Amino acid sequence: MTAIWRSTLTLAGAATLTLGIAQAQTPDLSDPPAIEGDVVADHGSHTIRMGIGLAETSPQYLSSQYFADILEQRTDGRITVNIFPNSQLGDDVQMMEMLQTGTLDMTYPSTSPATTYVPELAVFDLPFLLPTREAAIAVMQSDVAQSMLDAFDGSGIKALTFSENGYRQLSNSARPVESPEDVAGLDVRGLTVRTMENPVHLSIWETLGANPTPMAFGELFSAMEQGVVDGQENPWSTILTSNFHEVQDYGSETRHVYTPFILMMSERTWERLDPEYQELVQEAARQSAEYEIQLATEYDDWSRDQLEERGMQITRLDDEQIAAFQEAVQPVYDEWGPRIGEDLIAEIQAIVAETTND
Ligand code: TK8
Repeated sequence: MTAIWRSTLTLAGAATLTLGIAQAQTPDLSDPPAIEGDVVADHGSHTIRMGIGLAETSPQYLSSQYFADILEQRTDGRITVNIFPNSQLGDDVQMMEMLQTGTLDMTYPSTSPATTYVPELAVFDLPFLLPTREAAIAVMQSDVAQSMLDAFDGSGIKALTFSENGYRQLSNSARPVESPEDVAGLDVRGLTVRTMENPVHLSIWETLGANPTPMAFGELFSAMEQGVVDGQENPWSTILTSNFHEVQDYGSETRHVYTPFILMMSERTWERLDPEYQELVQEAARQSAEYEIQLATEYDDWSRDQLEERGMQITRLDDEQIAAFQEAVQPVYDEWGPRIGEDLIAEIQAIVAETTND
C-alpha cells in the first residue's frame, strides 16, 4: 500500500472509527501536502519506533503519519516509522528518557516537561505570553527558539522542530469558571487542577488559588474519572480527542498558555543515519510540523464547538475577564522572570510585538 493511500486510509479510518462510536471526531481537515522530491540514495534500511501521547484522531498523530509517509516514500520504503499513540509506551518524561537510553527512537512531548533538559523552554510556560497563533508561530520559527532546540545536543536527544500543542483551556467537573475567584472558590475549596510536570505551571495554579497536582498525561483520564482531580488544562482538540468531556462538565476558554510540541529523535538513532537520511529526516520534520500547525488550527474552535454539542458547558471569556486572569497571574512573572531570564523574555516579547504591530 503506497504511503499516501495509507495516510488517507488512516484519516478515513480515524473518521470512520469515531463516526461509528459517536459523531466524527475530526473536522473537515486539509489533506497533507503532496510529497515531493526524489527518492534518496540507498543508505540502508531503518525501522523507527515513535511513541506519542495523544490519540489517533489528534493533529499530533495525523502529522506524525505524514512524517512517516514522507520518509517511506522518499526512501522507497527503506525508512519506516511505526507510531504508538495514546501514551501506550509511556508519558512525555518517560519517553524522553527512553530516547536517551536508545530504547525508543522518536517521541513528541510538550515543551513543558522538557524544561529539565533545556530550562529556557520555560519561557513558553509563562501565562498569556503569546497572544496570537501568529505570534506563537513567529517565536517557534525564531533564531532564539532554534537555539533552544540546539541546546538538546549532547543530552541523548536530537530536537528536530517545534509544532503546536496549542492554547490551553481549563476544564473541570465542579463548577463553571469565569474568574480567578471561581478557581480559588470563595466559600468552597479551590479546584484541584492537574498540571504538567513543570514548576511554572504549578506556580500559575497556586497563584490562582487552586490545588495543582502534577501528573503524567496518561494517568489523567482515570484521575478525573475517580475524582482525584477536579480538572485539567489542555487545548480543546486534546480534550475532545482524549474524550475528557466524558468526565468533565465545564470548560473555560482561558487560553492561558500556548504550549508547543517538540519532535524529537534519539541521538543514537540520529547518529546511525547517513547524512543524506539525516537531511531528509530534518526536512520531513519541518514539513510535518507545518502540516501539524495547519491541523491544530482547523481543530481548535471546531473542537470547542463539538465539546459544547456533547454537553460540556463552555464559558467563553470576554477581554475584561481575560484581563482579570492576566492580572491575577502577574506574580508568576515576578517569581519566574529572573529565573527564566528577563533578557530572554524581552527577546520573545519583541518578536511578539513585531507580529502584532504588522
Ligand atoms: C501529550 C502531552 C499533552 C500535554 C499534557 O504527550 O501533558 O497535558 O499538553 O499534550 O504533551
